[in-house]
Amino acid sequence: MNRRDFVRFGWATVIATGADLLRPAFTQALALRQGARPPQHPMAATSEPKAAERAADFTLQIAPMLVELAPQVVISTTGYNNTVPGPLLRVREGQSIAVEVVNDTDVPEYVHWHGLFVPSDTDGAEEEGTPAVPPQGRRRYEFVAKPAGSRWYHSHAMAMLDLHRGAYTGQFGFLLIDSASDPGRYDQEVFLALRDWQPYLTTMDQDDSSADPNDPMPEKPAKPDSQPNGLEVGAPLYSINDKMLGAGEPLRVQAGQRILMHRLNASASQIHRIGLFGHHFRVIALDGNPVPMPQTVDVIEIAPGERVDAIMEMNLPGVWILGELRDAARQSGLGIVVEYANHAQPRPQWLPPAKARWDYSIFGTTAPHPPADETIDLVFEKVPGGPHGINHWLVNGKEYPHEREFMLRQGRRYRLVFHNRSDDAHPVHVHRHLFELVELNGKPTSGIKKDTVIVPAFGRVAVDMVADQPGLTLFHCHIQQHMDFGFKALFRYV
Ligand SMILES: [Cu+2]
Repeated sequence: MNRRDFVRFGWATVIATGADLLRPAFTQALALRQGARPPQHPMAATSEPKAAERAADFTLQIAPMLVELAPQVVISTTGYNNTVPGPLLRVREGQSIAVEVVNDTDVPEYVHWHGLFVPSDTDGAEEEGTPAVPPQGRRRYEFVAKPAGSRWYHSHAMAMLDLHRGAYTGQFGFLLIDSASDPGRYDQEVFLALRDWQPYLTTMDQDDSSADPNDPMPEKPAKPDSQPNGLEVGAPLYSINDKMLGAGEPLRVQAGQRILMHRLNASASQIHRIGLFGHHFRVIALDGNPVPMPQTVDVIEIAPGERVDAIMEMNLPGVWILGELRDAARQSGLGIVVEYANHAQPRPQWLPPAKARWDYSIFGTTAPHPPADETIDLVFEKVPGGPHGINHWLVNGKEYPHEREFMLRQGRRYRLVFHNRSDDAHPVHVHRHLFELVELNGKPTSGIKKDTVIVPAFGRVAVDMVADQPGLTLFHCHIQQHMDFGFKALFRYV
C-alpha cells in the first residue's frame, strides 16, 4: 500500500504513523471497543514451542486487520499475517511441513487444509475432532503435503449469525503443492481469489445462476414448496484478492503470452461466473486435479471452495476487464484490469462474453467406471425460515448431527448420490478425500477428480469415492450459512 494514499483515510491517520504500527493499534482499539480485557503482547499468553521441535516451515498469525479494498474503502476483518489472501504456501508434493498457527484473537479457531489428505486430528474441523487453536494461544499443524495441485487453507470455525467469523473473514490463502512432474508451460503465473465483503442478511436471492429453466431438474418436486424463503447472506463489496476492480495494479501482459491462472472462490456464499471478452480459458485442472480432457471455454463458473486452473492465451491487445458476468457484482468490485504492454487506454473495456453454460462433463471422458461396492443416497432439503428467520437444511431428513448412518469400510468404493431437493445450487465438499464425477443430472462422465462439486438447483450428481483415508470425515455445503444451519454430516469408518 502506498502510505501517502493510506493516510488520507479518516481516522486511520491517527494511528498510521508507520505501517507496522497499524495492526497492533487496531487490535487494541477493537479489543477495547468489544469490552475485552486490556490486550497483552500477542505472545504473552502462549506457550513457546518445545526445544525439541524443529522450526516451523510457516507461521500463520490470526489477528484483526484492515483491508484497503480501494481508495476510501477500508474494511476491518480477521486475517492471516495481516494480508488478504494469507501468504502463499508453496511446497513440494510429499514434503513434510509444520505450520505454527498463532491465534491473536479471543475466539477459538480452526485452520482447514482444503483438498489435502491429512488425518482427522490435523484437518482443521472441530466435527472431526481436530483440537482448536485456543484464543490467545497457538497450535502446530504437521502433515505431509499431498496430493499435488491447487489446494487452499481457510478458517473452519462456525459462524452462525456472527458474520465476522469463519468464511466471512479474510482467513484464507492459497496452498500450492508442486508436483515433480509438472508439465506447465507458461509465461506468468497468477493467483486470483474471488471474495465478497461486509456480509449482511437479506431475503434477496444473490445468485442468479442457480435456477436455469432449461436444467433438467430431476429432483424437482411435483408440488412446489410455498413457504417463504428465509434470510440469506448478501454482500455490497467484492474484490479479487484484496482489491476492488480498478483499485489495484492491473494484470500486465504481453501479446502472445500464456498466463497460468489459479482461481479460487473464497466467498462464503456466492457462486461466480468469470469472463474476459475476446479471450478463452483453457481449463487444465479442477480443484487442483488435472482433468482428462482440457477444454477451452469463454466463461468459468466457480463455487465457494472450488479452484479452477486455466491457461489464458493473450492474443487480443487492449485494456480489458476480467470480471464477474453479473453487472452488480462486477461494478461492486469483482474484476481486475488486464493491460497489454503498449496499449494504455484511459478506460478498460467490458463486453459480456458469449453466453456459455458451464458443464463439468466436457472435461471428462466416457470411460466406464468400476462397479461401486455400495451406494449412499444423500438427500438435501431446505426448511424455509420465512422473511424474519434463517433457512435450516436437512441431510436425509435431519440436521447435523446424525447418528452413525454414513458408515464406510476401508478400501470399498462408494457411489454417493447427491439429491438436491431445493431451489439453490449447493457446492458440496468432502474433507480428506477426492471423489470422481460419475453423473451430472443424468449425463455420464468419467475421470474428473474433485473435492467440491456444485449440485444444481433441483439437480442430482453422483460421484464415486474410495474409502482410503480412515478417520472421521466431514461432508458439508461450502456455503457457510448452509453448513452452520444443518447442511453437514460425518462419514465414519467402521
Ligand atoms: Cu448450500
